[in-house]
This record gives sequence, structure tokens and C-alpha cells, in this order.
Amino acid sequence: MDFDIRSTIKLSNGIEMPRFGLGVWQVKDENELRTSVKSALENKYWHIDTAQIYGNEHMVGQAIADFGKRDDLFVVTKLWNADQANAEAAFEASLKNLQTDHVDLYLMHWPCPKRGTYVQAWKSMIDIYKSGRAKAIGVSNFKQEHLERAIDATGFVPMVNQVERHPMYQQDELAAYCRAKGIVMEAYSPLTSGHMSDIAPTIEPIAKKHGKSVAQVILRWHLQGGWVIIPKSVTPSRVAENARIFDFNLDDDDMKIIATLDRNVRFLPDPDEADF
Ligand code: 1BO
Repeated sequence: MDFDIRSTIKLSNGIEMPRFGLGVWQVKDENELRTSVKSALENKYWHIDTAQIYGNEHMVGQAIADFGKRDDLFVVTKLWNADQANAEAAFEASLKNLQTDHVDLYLMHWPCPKRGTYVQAWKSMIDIYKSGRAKAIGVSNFKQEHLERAIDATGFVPMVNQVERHPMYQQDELAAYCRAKGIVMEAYSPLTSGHMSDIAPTIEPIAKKHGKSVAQVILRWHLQGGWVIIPKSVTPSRVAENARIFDFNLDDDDMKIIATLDRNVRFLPDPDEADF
């Protein structure tokens, strides 16, 4: 399976989305954010994933202006839950923060069914997409029932669903449903949100066989499974290490061993319960 850092996956509207990117969730410190984005660009990353709630869109915008070229990059941000009824204003604020006139992908962050506004938000996001200011639109943390409701109400299928996904929470059923609908699956927290030591003993022999780290094996496993990934790090050596996953291949046995690690354990809130 041949990939490189330029590899893309085609979204349902024909837009090519990079398979590998930098996540910046929980990066609040400006120097850390700048170091992370600078290291990523130096390592040829060309996809950056932020969100209005991360509070760092303006730092991402400035780091891109200082270290990169906006037009060479695939920039993603997300509509926060409290803004579901005011998506247009929230989107314009994100564009301003990011110092850009468009994003490559705009995602609805959580469905938050208790708010009762995600269908309304999806309709507004379709208008934003039709205006050309978001080259693609999708969702995050959507279960099948949330997708069905949004699609039934609008006839418009999200292009991407970004969800928590790692070896302990593999989300095969949701992925099968989404792929049948033409929705690209994207993993956040691809390295288990700090729980990697729980599964390292199983992955270490695979890592040793390929001369890679456990993290590199896990990232490669996502890619070979057809997922888009956005690992986060603020440490330059780790940003570089995360990108060195394009020079080896996991074999069928490796993939099967990692498949056994699924425990249906999520570390982030259940999207039905999330009421933030
Ligand atoms: C609450 C944020 C989860 C990852 O985007």
C-alpha cells in the first residue's frame, strides 16, 4: 500500500483531502502552537485541523501567515455547539481568526441532540458550502442516527465524519455505514488520548519488526484502514516522528493483531450525552 505525505482521499464533491494532518486540540499556549505548526510545515504536513472552541484559530492563522502559504494548505475548522443556531456568524468569525476567505473543510463539532439544533446548523452549513467559502462540509462525533436525521431533513450527505478512533475504539460499524454513504472517515485522538501504554505490549513486537515506534505503527494502521488522521504534538521531534510512517507496510497479520485490541472503549464523551 503506497502512501506519502501528499496522499489524498477524494471527497464526494471531488475535493482531494490530505490523508494526514496536524491536530491542534488542547494547544492553548501560543509558543507551543507556533512551534507545532512550524515543525509540521517543515516536515511537509499540508493539512491543519483546528476548531473555534480550541481557542487557537487566530494562532493557527498567524502561524500559517508566518511560516506557510495559505493556498498550499488544507485548513479545517469546526462550528462550536453553542453556535449551532448562529452558524453564519460563527463561520465568519473563524475565517477572520484564520486570516482567510475560505476553509477547505468546515465540520459541525458535535451533534448535541439535547440542544435540538443540529439539523438547523446543518442547513446553515449547506448554505455556507454553496457560497463557496467552505470547499467541503462535514460533521464530527456523529452517530448513525444523527447522520440519518441530518440527511433525511436536507438530502445533503456530509462529506466527512471526524470521530474518536484508536485501536481500543475502532468504530467499524459506523465506518461501514458512512462509507456506504460516501462519507470519508477521519480519526481524532488516533493515539488513544494518553492510554497507549495499555496496548503497547501487543503492538511492541510489530513495531520492533518494522523498526518503528508503537505510535508510528498505530498511525500507519489507521491509514491502511482507510482513515484520515490528525495526530497532535507540540514537540518538534514527535511532529517529525508522526510523519515518518510512509516508508513501511503493515502486513495482514499485523492488521489482524491490532484488530483484536478493540474494546469499544471511548475516552471522550458519548455524543448523545455531550451537553456542552
Ligand atoms: C471537545 C473536542 C474534541 C475533539 O475535537
